[in-house]
Amino acid sequence: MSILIEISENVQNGRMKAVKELVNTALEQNVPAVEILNKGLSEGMNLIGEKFKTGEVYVPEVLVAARAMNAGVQILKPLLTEEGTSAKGKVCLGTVQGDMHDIGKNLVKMMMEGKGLEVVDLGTDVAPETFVQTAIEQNCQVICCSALLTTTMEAMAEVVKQAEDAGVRNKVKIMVGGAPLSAEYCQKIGADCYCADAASAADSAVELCK
Ligand code: B1M
Repeated sequence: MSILIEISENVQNGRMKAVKELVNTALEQNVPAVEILNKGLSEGMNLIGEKFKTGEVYVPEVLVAARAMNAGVQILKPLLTEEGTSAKGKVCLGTVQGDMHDIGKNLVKMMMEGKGLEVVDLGTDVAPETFVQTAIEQNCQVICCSALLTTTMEAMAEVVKQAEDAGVRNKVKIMVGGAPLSAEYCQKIGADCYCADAASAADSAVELCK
């Protein structure tokens, strides 16, 4: 069995210790860190998501899978980040109001920091005004909003509106992402940029900060 499949399976089973060991073994075998992340750890999380959807597993299983995935991500973190780079810009990032999902948001943060951006992490369940006030008070060039629920992604339109109302819409870019988002939705609400994954979010944020 490929080591990436083994990592994925152990993430799904929530076996944190095995995931850590397998990630270290994969690195010893010179498997690129980004491949371990995408084809092993994230793949495992996606598959558990499918099982969650069909009712094969419940919230506790999803949480132990997330914990196992994060343990693997922590090992990869130094390899996915560019050490010693000076700040290329400043962004604030959070999961929108009503939404507690933070695994993807944390990956976006890690990749952005890896590209040398300073990231103000607002956490989860972030009110639209908090995004806007933070951008104003901390001079962030980009507001980054993550959402995993179709019901909460609508809060992103409110972030755009509140930035307009505060008179800062021409000074701050707004990036949106998360599984239910799309380029069409981004355009519809008047945000500036949609990214499908953490790596492209980091690249785009660097561009938007220029
Ligand atoms: Co939830 N959940 N969940 N959940 N959960 C989903 C999202 C769901 C699709 C599952 C399903 O039914 N198949 C479904 C949403 C359905 C919908 O809205 N259409 C769902 C639901 C319904 C719920 C609850 C309502 C369940 C309930 O209680 N009945 C509840 C809501 C709680 C709340 O938020 N208010 C809930 C709870 C939970 C847990 C707490 C158990 C747990 C969250 C743990 C945590 O985050 N700390 C959880 C999880 C883990 C999931 C699934 C299984 C996995 C999500 C995940 O972490 N994926 C998910 C099913 C699925 O997605 N397959 C599901 C891995 C992660 C790396 O991917 O977050 O997509 P993702 O991030 C990617 C990209 O999207 C992108 O980059 C990342 C990496 O490349 N990205 C950005 C993300 N943010 C970005 C921002 C950007 C750019 C890119 O720019 C700013």
